[in-house]
Amino acid sequence: MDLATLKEACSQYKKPTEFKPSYGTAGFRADASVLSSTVFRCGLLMAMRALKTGSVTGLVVTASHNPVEDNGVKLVEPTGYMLDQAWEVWANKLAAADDADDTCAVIQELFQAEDIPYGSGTVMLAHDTRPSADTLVKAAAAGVAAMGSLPIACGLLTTPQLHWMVRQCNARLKHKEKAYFEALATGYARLVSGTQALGEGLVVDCANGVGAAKLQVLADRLAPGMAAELRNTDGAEGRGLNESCGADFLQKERRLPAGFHDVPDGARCASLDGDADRLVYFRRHGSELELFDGDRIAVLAALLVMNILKMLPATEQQAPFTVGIVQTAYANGASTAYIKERLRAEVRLTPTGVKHLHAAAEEFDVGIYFEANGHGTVLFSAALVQRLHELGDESAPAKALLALVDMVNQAVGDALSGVLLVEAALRRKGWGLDQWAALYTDLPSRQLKVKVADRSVVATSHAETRVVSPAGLQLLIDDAVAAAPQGRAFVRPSGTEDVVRVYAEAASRAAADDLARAVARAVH
Ligand code: 16G
Ligand code: ZN
Repeated sequence: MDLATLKEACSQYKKPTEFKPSYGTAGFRADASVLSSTVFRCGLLMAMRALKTGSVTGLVVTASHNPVEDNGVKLVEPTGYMLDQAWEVWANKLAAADDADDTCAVIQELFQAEDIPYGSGTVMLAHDTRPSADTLVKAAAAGVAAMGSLPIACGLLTTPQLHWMVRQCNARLKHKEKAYFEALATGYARLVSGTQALGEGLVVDCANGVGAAKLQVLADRLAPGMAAELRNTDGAEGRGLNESCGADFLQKERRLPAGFHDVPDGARCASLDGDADRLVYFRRHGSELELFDGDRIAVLAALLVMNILKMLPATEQQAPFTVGIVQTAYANGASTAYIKERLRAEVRLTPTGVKHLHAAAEEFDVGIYFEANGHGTVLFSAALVQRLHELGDESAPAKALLALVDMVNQAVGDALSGVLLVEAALRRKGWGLDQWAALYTDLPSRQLKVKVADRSVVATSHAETRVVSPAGLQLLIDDAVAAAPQGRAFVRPSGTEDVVRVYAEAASRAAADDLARAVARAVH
């Protein structure tokens, strides 16, 4: 690293004075026009993270389900997970630096504080379909290069694809995009071999994002094993991205996505978000939407895994492998009750944000985590995977679980591998959506957002289920909850928008609405 060159490069990427970037729940996000300096500095940061860990790191230019004018970055650890939380502080410091001198000062501080060795690292870069991608990927690459490290441009990918590739690369395993499709497709084929294809095909809302092209490759690879009709697949120049479609739209608006009013009533449909790391299923009843959200996917995944685990030889049942389902407070109470009472599995509650759920899921042999909004995956412990290899080809359940390990993205929630997970689970049970829906009935719920002058005045504890400040607010919420049949409610400051979010559920639609409104009034 040459200081003069570094400083010169930093001076090319000035932060707009008014812009105050902040690392939110999953990285930086803002209007694309102000982001060049932030993305450049994330390039610097991930090069330093590569030096610190002696491994390859990654960076994805995407703003997920946000409007097309926005963009952002998601930062990838050598394990394929999200950036180490301790480094979020450095991400913020670097992004906030005013000029080249400040930026270089933060870099020096970071080198010292973290005792980073000098040298040259490697950072893999990818982007989604937004028109601002080109400029911003160049900025990221310039940041990596300014540190004397090597940027590898991996091109257009879903966020989970890049997470997967970084993870595989560091494990010295095949890590090209081709290997990703191979792993998913062969895992699926092994998992469903000997089962009947589901009666009708799947119709997928691709949010006009990067998932469209990638899911097409996967579906072609699986044909005729999986019939999928893809819709909302435009995406050229970011056209129509997340506009009245996509997993986030469905989950928040509870409406059918654009282009789905003519699918046959009751047909099995799925929806991805703009960077294909979220997945929900749904079906149409007239103009109404019936949503199969992340909670319901988690329950189906738990059923699949637990059924196979039970088929393992008796010797494996003596000290059974642990299974845990990780949820946030947004999980519908009916799903939590089903998991605890019917599946008799452990439920762990964490704050919102994949990094929290992921960390909790790692504590189990099989950790299943999904946010209600559809982001999640299934993690398998190294000990379990090793045992499955020992049981080897003799054991059909061990083979099925190993197929799952290959098919389900072990780095991060992945809508593409999620589709295969749901399809495989349904096929192995011979189920349609009716049986899946019948497992439990969601309690009616309502979400509201309250605009406040400063969302940070609301602080929470107990995985966001209790308010600790402002004083007195929790008492008001408790009163409102007590008045609602089967009521439950909480508030939390959003990590991605300038609002306080309200969640309420209760025995009836009207009671849930009333409760949400009462809690929102208490926040005002
Ligand atoms: C981000 C998070 C998502 C979370 C959402 C909450 C990741 C990869 N994504 O999209 O998990 O549900 O933020 O947004 O962690 P909020 O804080 O605005 O409610
Ligand atoms: Zn996303």
